[in-house]
Amino acid sequence: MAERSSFVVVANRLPVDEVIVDGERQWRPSPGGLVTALHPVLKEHRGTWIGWAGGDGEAPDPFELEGINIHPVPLSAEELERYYEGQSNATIWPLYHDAVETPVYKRRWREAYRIVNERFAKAAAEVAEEGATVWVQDYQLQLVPAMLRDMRPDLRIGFFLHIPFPPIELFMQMPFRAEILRGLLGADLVGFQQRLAAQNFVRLARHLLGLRYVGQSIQVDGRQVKAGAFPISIDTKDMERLAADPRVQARAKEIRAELGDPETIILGVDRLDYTKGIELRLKAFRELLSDGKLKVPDAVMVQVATPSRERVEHYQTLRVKVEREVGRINGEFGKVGMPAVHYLHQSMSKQELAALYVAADVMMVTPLRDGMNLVAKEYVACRSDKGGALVLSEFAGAATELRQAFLCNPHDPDGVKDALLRAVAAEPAELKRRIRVMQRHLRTHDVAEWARAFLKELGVTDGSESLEAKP
Ligand code: GDG
Repeated sequence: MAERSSFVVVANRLPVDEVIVDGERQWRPSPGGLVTALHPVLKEHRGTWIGWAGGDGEAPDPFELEGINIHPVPLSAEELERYYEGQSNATIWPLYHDAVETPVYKRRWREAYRIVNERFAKAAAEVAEEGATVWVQDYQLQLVPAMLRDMRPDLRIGFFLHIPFPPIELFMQMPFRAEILRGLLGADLVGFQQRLAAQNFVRLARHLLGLRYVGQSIQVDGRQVKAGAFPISIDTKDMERLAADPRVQARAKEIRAELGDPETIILGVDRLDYTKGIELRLKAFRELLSDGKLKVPDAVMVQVATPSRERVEHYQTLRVKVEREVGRINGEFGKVGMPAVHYLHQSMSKQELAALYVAADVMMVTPLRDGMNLVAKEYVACRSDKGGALVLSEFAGAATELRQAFLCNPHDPDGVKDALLRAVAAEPAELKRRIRVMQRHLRTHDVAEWARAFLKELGVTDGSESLEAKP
């Protein structure tokens, strides 16, 4: 029987990685913004995190790690394919991102999604104490709040969606749309990255289920469901500390030298995902080289594309397209030993990523649609007060906060080229001014503040408790 908790987080993935030490399986915490933000609350309440540990088949037994109860939920190989790669990543992900790729609808994926959501809900019902708080995360688990409320009406349930929530016209495509909406409405508070997303949700509840919005809440079966915007952020202090580390600074210099000490290093860092606008960014760079407005080796681009969802077809097609474009640019504009684009389809350490941020003169974040985009915030936090330019898509949630970025419409190639050129040409004093304003914002709006605001609205804390990120 698993230990019971008064605070439970339910997320698709557990915040742990498996490592084999001397032939034995061990777990170590996987670094990530969410776990950093939630660690203090989880620790204070001897909280439990429910999620999938990776791999298929039987789940490991629950265990404790750094004061948190870890409660693994199993997924079979078939469920991974249907619930995770299928319904989550080939149906919901594209639909919620403005259908920039065509969503695929399959009955058997929906069925698996239901079954897996029920398994997560049952696990939460088992470990939550009487009157506990359960915080469900993200698009893979949208049915969990209602399922859990049915099983345990005594619980306080929060839900946070990390990705955009689409307008009614798009959401209405989804075959089991009412079930998803009812699933989310099982929560007491549904949090989104953006105000517009929260508005989409409230409107949808009226349109699809005829639910009224009174006194800032949706009225559902005599209950009140709040919806609001809670823009997520990074552990700003930690990122600043990392960027200031002498080893990271030295590595940044080394990277510049390895790239041939160009005048301008343009950087992209993304999961290899079609929502991130990697192709359009490469195309903008190619056209500027072709127009003679940028020249190799004065300007070079580094694109880190972390492998992601490699078994999903959309992602396989994207990889081919991106790699073809990189090949084309290097073929046309590279020289021996001097490629125009340095393309890295690999995962890097956080230190190496920070060194790249420190080394880059221009950071390009050009998603077609993105809930927030933490890369943009990380770049800003890493710059100390050196300046550096952020080219940022208006379609990233981060654009609402980072107004001093060079904002662009990623659907307009000329607009992207123009923003990139303005960023390259900007005076150092202007860049410093822009970066400083954004850094100030991130110091007060970090990930701990995000968690504090959400939990305060949910009524868990009064907002005064320290949710400082652990050192
Ligand atoms: C979803 C939403 C929302 C990337 N490559 C490596 C690596 N990363 C890290 C980055 C950053 C994170 O992964 C990516 O976060 P993003 O926010 O950019 O994007 P998604 O993965 O799509 O996240 C998004 C987010 O949820 C949070 O709510 O902002 O809108 O789509 O932290 O640094 N980290 C390491 N090696 C890599 O190669 N260590």
